[in-house]
Amino acid sequence: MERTFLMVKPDGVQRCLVGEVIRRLESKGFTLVGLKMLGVSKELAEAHYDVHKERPFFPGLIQFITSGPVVAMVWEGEGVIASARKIIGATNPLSAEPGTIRGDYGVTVGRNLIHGSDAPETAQNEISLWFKPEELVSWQPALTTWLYE
Ligand code: DAT
Ligand code: MG
Repeated sequence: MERTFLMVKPDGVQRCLVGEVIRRLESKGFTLVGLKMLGVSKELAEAHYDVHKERPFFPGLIQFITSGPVVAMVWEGEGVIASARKIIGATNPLSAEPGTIRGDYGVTVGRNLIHGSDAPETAQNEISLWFKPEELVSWQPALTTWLYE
């Protein structure tokens, strides 16, 4: 079963949207298999956003991600990587569709509330960067037969 890494960023935590994010993913039918709140070190932030290290917004992005606690999560389900990206919405919240998390709650790209892995390879890398194997719980939700044929 596919897994993805999601993170409620410091703005999402401060704006009390952790429950709302979890509710949307749970209601869709995805399974939470890892969850923790943490303060992010500069090293972890830079490793996570390594692909953007040459971009002009990189220093501000690292400053922002390390500015307060985040909630890191791993979610499981069929097609969860692409589906979570749809639930999250476009990077710029003003372009994100209403009904998406960024479309409903965000205004600027530098405060877009939540991160989601963009592909199977990045999902694997991000999960192992943020979570130890023993922090992830494999379990069988009772609803599985009502979600999958
Ligand atoms: P996404 O988070 O949708 O995968 P991304 O990988 O292109 O978007 O960029 C990572 C984060 O960097 C993004 O969530 C917010 C920030 N960011 C991206 N483009 C930016 C820009 N032009 N100005 C400021 N921050 C930006
Ligand atoms: Mg990205």
